[in-house]
Amino acid sequence: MGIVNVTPDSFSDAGSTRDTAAAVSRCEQMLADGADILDLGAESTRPGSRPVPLAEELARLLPVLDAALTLGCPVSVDTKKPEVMAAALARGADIVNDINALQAPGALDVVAGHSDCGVCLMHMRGTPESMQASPRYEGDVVEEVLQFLRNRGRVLQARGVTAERIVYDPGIGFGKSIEHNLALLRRQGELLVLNRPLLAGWSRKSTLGAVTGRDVTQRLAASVAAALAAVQLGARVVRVHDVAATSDALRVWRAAGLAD
Ligand code: HH2
Repeated sequence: MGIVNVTPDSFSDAGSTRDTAAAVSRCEQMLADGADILDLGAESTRPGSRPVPLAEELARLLPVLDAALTLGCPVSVDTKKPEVMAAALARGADIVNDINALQAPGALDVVAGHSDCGVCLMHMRGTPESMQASPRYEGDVVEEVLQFLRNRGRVLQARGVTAERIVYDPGIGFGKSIEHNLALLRRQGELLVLNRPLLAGWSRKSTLGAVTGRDVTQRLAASVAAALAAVQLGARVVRVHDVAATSDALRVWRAAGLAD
């Protein structure tokens, strides 16, 4: 899954898609580099980020979405807002990727009201504005993430969203310390009991900076390593900025029979 941020303030690629044409050529390049899904986001959720007004998010997203939908690949929309989900699905988006796991009022209605869109449910503790202010868990982080995702999956299914439409994501960096994130990688296999594909989003994240001492612009090798580890441990989707490098690494993994 290639990340296309149409934002002026994302944590690693802010402003890199300054206009629709730049965003669309990013999409095309990612597909040429081996992406299977494009994930378009028009609101940064980096730690400390501020919510973007609805009209602004729509104005950033929709022109790029319309163009991406002509490229012949599944298109995911990364948003917390039900109005954005509804607008994107009405235009033909395939997947709703919600870091808030459809907990905003009305979000579940939008997805349940659609006959077949996919949905990614992610775990987050707190909100992007404050989530990295000393994140703590009462018990075991992996167990808490598992219970949360299982519960959200049940809520969706009770509203008629079939299990086949859902993928789950532990939410690396969303209200988690370095140790929490590393435990979620080491013990990612425990989430496979959810019996649905897992999505892992490690690309350029600060835990990789903490481990390597590298600035956000220098985390390519660390990101590829984390993506491979996630795949090896059962992730079926990796959400990445650097598609060419990640897909080369995955090709080697596949050639050796280590991933399918
Ligand atoms: N991470 C980010 C945004 N959306 N969605 C899912 N499902 N999983 C993730 O790990 C995830 C996500 C943050 O990364 P990025 O989009 O590069 O940054 P920003 O939110 O600053 O635009």
